[in-house]
Amino acid sequence: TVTQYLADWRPYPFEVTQTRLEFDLAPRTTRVRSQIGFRRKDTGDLVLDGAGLKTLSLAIDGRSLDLGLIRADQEKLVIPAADLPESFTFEAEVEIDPEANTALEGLYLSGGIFCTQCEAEGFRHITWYPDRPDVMAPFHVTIRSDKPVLLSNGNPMSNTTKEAVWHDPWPKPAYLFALVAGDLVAISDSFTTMSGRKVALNVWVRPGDQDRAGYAMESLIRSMKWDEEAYGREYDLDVFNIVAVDDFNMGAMENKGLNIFNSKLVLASAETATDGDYERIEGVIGHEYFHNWTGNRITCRDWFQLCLKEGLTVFRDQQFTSDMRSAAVKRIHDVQTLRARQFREDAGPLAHPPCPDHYQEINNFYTATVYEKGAEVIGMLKRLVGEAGYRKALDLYFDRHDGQACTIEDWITVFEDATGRDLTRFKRWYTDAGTPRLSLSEEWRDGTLTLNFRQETVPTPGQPDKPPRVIPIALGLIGPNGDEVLPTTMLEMTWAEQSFRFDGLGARPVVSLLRGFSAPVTVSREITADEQALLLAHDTDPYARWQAGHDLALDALIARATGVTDGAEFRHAIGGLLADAESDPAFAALCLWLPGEEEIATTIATRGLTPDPDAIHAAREALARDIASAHEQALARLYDAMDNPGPYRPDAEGGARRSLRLACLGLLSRIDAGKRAGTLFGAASNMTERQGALECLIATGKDGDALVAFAQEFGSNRLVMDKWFMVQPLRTAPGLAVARARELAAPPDFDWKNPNRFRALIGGLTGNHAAFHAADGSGYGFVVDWLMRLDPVNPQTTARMCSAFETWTRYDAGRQAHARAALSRLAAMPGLSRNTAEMVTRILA
Ligand code: BAL
Ligand code: ZN
Repeated sequence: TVTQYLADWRPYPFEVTQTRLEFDLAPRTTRVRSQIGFRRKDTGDLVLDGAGLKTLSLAIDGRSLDLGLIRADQEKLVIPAADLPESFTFEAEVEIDPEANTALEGLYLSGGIFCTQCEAEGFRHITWYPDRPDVMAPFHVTIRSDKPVLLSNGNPMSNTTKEAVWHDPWPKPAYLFALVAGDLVAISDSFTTMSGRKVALNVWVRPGDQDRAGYAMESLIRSMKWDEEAYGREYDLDVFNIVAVDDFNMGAMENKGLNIFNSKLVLASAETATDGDYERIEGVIGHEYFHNWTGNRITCRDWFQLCLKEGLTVFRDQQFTSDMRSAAVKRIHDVQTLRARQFREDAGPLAHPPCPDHYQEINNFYTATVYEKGAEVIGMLKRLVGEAGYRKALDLYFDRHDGQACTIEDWITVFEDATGRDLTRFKRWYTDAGTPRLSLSEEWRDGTLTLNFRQETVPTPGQPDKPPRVIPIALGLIGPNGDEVLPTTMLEMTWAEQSFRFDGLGARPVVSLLRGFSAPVTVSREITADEQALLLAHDTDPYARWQAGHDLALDALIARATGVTDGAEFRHAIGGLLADAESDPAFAALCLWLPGEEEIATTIATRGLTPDPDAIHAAREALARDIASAHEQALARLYDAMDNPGPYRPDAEGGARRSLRLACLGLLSRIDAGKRAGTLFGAASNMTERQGALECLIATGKDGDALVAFAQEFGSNRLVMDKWFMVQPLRTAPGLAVARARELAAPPDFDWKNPNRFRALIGGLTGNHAAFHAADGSGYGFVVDWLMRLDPVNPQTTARMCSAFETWTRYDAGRQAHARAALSRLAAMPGLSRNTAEMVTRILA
């Protein structure tokens, strides 16, 4: 296996002036003819990428080339410089087999629809090409097929029966190429841009799915408007097409003018989608649309810079969701996701910086670190330079780099030039892996509070030394009576140890630390349960307030899991919260959802102890039962009060009420034997409550009838049945969950080649902490059996799911032995894909 290094990057010696493609589509034998105009820029051979192609002919300016120039083992075609004029046209005719393409990279079939996925290196499965992001060209595409709808990037030139021609005037790399041909119907609308151009908008779905595509269209229109208002960015083609397909390795893809989506991120109705689904649809439609400027107009020079487009575009979609919904709730959700996925990644064998400097398989780097941490780094930049500095820097970025393939270096330089700041040290956030641990100790004397901070980052694979980072620390001070005595203040930590002093204080305040989660760090500080309760009651910063309650809950859970105290403070604090819950249902719901078992395990491991999954599960169940018993009346009252009469609306207000209602239900079902959940399951008119009730019924073991009814009602709806396959292994009591997953995986219903279905069942089990980490190794064994089955069919999805094992070394010796045996079995499988081999090797290292 070849490792790619950032240090080896060299400019491509040719410019591509124009790319013309002709497709004659057929499931088993699609013909692709290409004509690519090249102009020399530098010395060197012409090297093109191609994988799995049946090459029929090659030519330069009409002169045939010897097929012996193909180095099939390296997936390259090398034409010596001596045989090439300054400018020339390269032509190729190849044959490919979309039906056999189960890896879903390149051109493939999803339920009879021809579609493509080219990021990162899928285009080489379509034809010979310089398949690298810094080679950009206008594309002219002709599609011939019997399918009624034929789409590609750019603007339509002509469209007759059986042939469509598309032209994309904006130079783009091959990874943004897309083609769709299928029996599709559109819901259509239009958007008039800020300069008055009318853009035709279509969301294409299978016939019969139109009535579930409306929310995607509304989200698209909101995204287009938001990007004009927030960033001054206007859309640049006559048409914007979105297509939903059922078989897709990722969530969605930002191909120029033709976004292709996993259908789960397009289709929604009250009966079939939850509030969470609606929010994700809006966010991902926004994300892919925002890529038009941050990704497409300005792209990445090489794949080591992936975070340039992904970090920024995630940051933009987070801002969008904050503006469309509740900024406080969005921030807390984002912190929860970051901790659950990225901190976990950073703490284990797969740790890598947002800007890695080597990889074997780039598809393994579409990670929480590149995406979510990449976004956090931009959030810190914005905090450091301020709102106006950020706006100025972004304007400069778009002005200076439009039409280019750029680097993180270019991005940082823009901020330096726009604001005059030296960001040399700040860059470490991009190049260094690991989550810094920020420790705080306090001194109080004569009205002066001194805060002594220390930062430390433990070594990560390949990076033993961790110099200090620039850490923006936002904090406030809360007096003993609950009044804020210091509003949010930004401290900038640049050294390993640094102190800050606050004078003239009357009484000793409590520090509200890391407001808004101002930096992606873990915090270690001495704080009493009473002080946490004070912050939970009075902090003015919603994130810090939630964090105080969350820490209180975590402490209670860890104490129980390790057999110390009973978490009375948290139970007590919940009483105060419930009394005031109706004034802010979203916040109350966030506090009532207890920290998950995975997070408890992570926190225990961070404290240097060995987590016991069974004890953690038992402690969490016991605390939930205690809270339910202690506050039964208040919870029941709230549960009734949060009923949502009237038609379902997928907005933040309705979602907040449903979320609180389900949080109450989750606690109450621990003591009412699933009575309320059973009633709600039968009565609910929306999927949010339906699924929430079903999950409670499964957890209490009272699910038999409900599961049958659910399958009867939704048996023909693939997306809803994915939920059915996911919630069972996820919510079943840990001791029974592996057996249940085994039953569900039996033929014929488990359509495991569909990535959504595979992720639902196998991901459902890996999400059930105590079941996946069963002491007898049955969870590990079951998951590895399925990874071995999927790998030859779909390496990308297999490799991504290996990350379930990234925490294996933090458990006891018995579990470690089972995990190692399972992983070694996978590593030793003959013909293991490059994707999975890289992941398993790193995890076992
Ligand atoms: N570029 C891959 C899918 C996404 O991040 O939008
Ligand atoms: Zn993206």
